[in-house]
Amino acid sequence: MSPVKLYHFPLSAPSRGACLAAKVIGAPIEIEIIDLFKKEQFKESFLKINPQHCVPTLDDEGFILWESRAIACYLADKYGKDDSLYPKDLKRRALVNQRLYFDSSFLYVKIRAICYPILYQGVKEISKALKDDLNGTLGFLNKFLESSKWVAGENCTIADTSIYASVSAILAVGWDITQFPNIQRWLKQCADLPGYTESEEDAKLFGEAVRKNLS
Ligand SMILES: N[C@@H](CCC(=O)N[C@@H](CS)C(=O)NCC(=O)O)C(=O)O
Repeated sequence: MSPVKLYHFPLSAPSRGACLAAKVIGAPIEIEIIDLFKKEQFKESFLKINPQHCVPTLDDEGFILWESRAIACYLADKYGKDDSLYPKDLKRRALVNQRLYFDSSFLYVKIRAICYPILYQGVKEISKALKDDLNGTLGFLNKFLESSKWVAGENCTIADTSIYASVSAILAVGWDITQFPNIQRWLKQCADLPGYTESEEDAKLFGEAVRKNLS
C-alpha cells in the first residue's frame, strides 16, 4: 500500500487533528512539514497543490484534499479496518458529522479567535468576552460527554481525534478546565489513542509559542 502524503505543521491544531486521525485509523502516511512560521505555505510548489495555502493538505496519488475533518473522513473510509471510527450507519455517521461541524464551526473557531491574535498580531491578553465564549462552548462539549463515553457515542470516532486536537491546543496554553469534569474524564481516555504522545508534545510547543507572546 503506497503511503499518502500529508503536508503538516505540528503546531497547527487542525493539522495535528488530521495526523492523529491517520494514526488512529492506521492509514499509511508520509509527512512533509510545511513550516508556517517560515511561511513555507506560500512556496510556489505548495500553492500549486493548495491555492488556499493551508495545512493539513493530503495528496493521495494526485488526489488533493484539504480541511482536516474532510481528510479524517476520507482516510477512515479508505483505510479504516471497520467502520467504528466513521460509522456507515446513517444516524451514527450523522452524529459524528455533527460533532465534527461543532468542532470546525464553534470550538476551534473560538480557540483560534484567542490564539491567532496572540501569535501573529501582538495581542498580550485574553479578553473576558473571549474567555466566556470559549468556556460556554466547552460547556456544550462537557454536556455531550455527560451521556456518552466518547464525543459521538460509546466508542472513539474521528470526532474525538478532531476535538482532541482543538482542546489540547487550548490546554497547552494553560486553560482551566476544572469546571468541566466530563472533559477531564474524556481526556484521560484520549491518552490511550495511538499517536497521542506525539500530538501532545506538538500541542505543548504550540502552547509555549502562545504563552511566550503573552508574557
Ligand atoms: N478548517 C481548516 C483550517 C486550516 C487552517 O487554518 N490551517 C492554518 C494553520 S492552523 C494554516 O494553514 N494557515 C496558513 C495559511 O492559511 O496561510 C482545517 O481544519 O483544516
